[in-house]
Amino acid sequence: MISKNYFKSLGLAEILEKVTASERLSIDDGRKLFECPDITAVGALASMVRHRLHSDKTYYVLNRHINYTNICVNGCKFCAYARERGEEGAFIFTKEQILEKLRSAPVKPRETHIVGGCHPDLPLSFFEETLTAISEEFPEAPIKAFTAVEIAHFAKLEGISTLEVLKRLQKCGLVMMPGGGAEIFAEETRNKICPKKISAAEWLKVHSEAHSLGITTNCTMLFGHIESIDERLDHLDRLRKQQDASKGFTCFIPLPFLTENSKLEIEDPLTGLDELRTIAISRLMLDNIPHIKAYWVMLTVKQAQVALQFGADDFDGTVVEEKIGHMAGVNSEQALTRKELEEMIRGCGFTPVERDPRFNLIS
Ligand code: V47
Ligand code: SF4
Repeated sequence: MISKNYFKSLGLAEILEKVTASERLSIDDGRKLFECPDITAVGALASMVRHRLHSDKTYYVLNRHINYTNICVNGCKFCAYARERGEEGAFIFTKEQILEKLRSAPVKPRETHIVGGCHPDLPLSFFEETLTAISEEFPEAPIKAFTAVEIAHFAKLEGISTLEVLKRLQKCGLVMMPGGGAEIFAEETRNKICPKKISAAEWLKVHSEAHSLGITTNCTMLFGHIESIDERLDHLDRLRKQQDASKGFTCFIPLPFLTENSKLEIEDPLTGLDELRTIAISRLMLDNIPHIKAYWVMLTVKQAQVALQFGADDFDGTVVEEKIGHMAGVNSEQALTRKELEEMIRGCGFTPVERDPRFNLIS
């Protein structure tokens, strides 16, 4: 237990008071937390919030990730996953192959997680048929699918609005959207790392439309590339303002940038401590988003375990097959079993709790 006087000596007395009173932290407070020389004090503050919200629970899900294609028209500079059509390593799955992946999952999935590149001509009807078939065959594995970037891409290809795309996919079983594609909202940096991607305002608009339809969503931030600390704080602030307005974000996933196979040149790669500090500050700034995910795929399992002491309360899940992080060189497993997930969570002093994609608990 860190004493009040110690927080005072670090210049964090006022922040401690706000955290204790569940008051919103300002961007200046966030900056102080990034500058604080003692990262364990930042972690202790985040842990206070994490325990207030979730006590010692850590959530996980039996899920199956499916990356249906890596063919993408956007060509984001940081991305090691995407390929052009016809390029070596380019792939695309059929509806039947996607269903087969769910059928052959090592445990019966309780979440279907589907994301892919922005393919130049896969029609919306392909996704409607695929989602309908999944919903019929796997009703107990609700579908979390398509980033806001993919939704906007489908809308452009079909010449319809993003709201219309969401309504059509919802009819086929879409209940939740993952948080990818947010990257970093700050316009100048966004234009450098992913100039063809939808803007921050468009990304937020698609999420607010999903929320208005009752489709809950996650949100992310890609950090540790060329963004500044102020841009990280601006990103978190835009997310919490959107949440004040539309209230449908369930979980925030801080994604540390993996540098391998990327065309983006990085001067100062992230340290493990930078990752933990950013996770803790996310927990503290995002006072209106219930969950923070320690995504073991990008963090590695051991760092995800440490993140549970730095404000994170969710461990994602079994995953089974992941391509985005692994093509960017991450040295983590492809899959975890329920037993491994539970042991890892218990091993850090937390109680594992199984959930579905919308964080409904599974007893
Ligand atoms: O949008 C791409 C990121 C995201 C790299 O909502 C990279 O539950 C690090 O959003 N280094 C996709 N990150 C993954 C994602 C996600 C994953 C798990 C769960 C959920 C959820 C969402 O991955 C992309 C991009 O921001 N990404 N390349 C890279 N080299
Ligand atoms: Fe395409 Fe997504 Fe990679 Fe960008 S990050 S190139 S949108 S797959």
